[in-house]
Amino acid sequence: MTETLTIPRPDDWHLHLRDGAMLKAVLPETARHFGRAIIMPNLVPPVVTGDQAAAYRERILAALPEGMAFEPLMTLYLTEDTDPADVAAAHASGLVKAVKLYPAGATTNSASGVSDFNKVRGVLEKMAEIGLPLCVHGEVTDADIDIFDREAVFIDRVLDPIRKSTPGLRVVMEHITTKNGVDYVKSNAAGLGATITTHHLIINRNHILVGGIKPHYYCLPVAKREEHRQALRAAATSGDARFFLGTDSAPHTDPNKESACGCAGCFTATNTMPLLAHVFEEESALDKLAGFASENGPAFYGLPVSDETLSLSKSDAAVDFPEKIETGEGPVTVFDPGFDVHWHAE
Ligand code: OTD
Ligand code: ZN
Ligand code: ZN
Repeated sequence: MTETLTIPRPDDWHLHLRDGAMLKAVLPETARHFGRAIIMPNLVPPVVTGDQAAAYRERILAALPEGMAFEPLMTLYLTEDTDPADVAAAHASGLVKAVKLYPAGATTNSASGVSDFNKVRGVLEKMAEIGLPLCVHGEVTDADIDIFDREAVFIDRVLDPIRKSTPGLRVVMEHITTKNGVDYVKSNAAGLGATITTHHLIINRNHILVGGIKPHYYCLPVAKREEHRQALRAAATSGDARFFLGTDSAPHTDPNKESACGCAGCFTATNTMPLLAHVFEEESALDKLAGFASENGPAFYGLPVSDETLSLSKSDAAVDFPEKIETGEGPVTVFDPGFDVHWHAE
């Protein structure tokens, strides 16, 4: 028996595509199912200026296989030296859809991020004025704050003060991992949204640590306790338009993950849509999947919902996904949910 669900073609509101050989290998994994994605700017060196974003966009389009359609939505990496006028020009030309705030040192390639938030005040005020959203990696980096508490502390110490001092600034809390993040979004009225990853709907911290360390489940922000995963599932499947999909699919080669100091990131581009269908079915919320993956994100960003569709079908037999994809830089392991998946996307 086959069950089918058709939704508007989804978008990924938080994606890492990298560059060079890795870009070429991972881009088709996203473009197969997704129409657009917000492209993270944490390259080495980061994408800081409008010119750099335009050049990166060209490299992405050049890496797209013949016959595939995909629209990269570019972002700028906010530094303490970012020029408000450059940001405004990149937005006015239609090139840039968001600016990304990384607290310095919070995650992969975030060394050029912000340490002194007073130094970016001018940029944030300009963004509020022109309606350009700020995407936020919401974790403090203080050595004395436990890694499992860094998101909750960031909300109180950094995010709430920034939002109060910059009225009108539209903010996306990226990849929320806690009930605190869910509650903060819900307690605020306008101009605040949050992305949720596929993997944070599936794993909690036990998956990383019980029965041996699982480097392919290690990402930042690190997965939290089960009660937080449950809060994320409730938010994603609630139909509340402030929550939308951002996979944070972040490829690293196996040698870089399976190491004494393994890189953070889960690579979920390949199987995200089938996994989401599985999760939403478990939550008796298949009717909410279109909102989460295809409608709420465009609404936040002021873009049209796709007029194309994606069909998901469920079969009795479990579906086989590739365990790894090959890239010019080495193999990248595809996220393994740890259960059989019966959904297939086309
Ligand atoms: N988290 N890995 C990466 C980025 C994200 O915080 C993030 O956005 C990465 O590898 O770029 C990760 O675990
Ligand atoms: Zn992040
Ligand atoms: Zn990310």
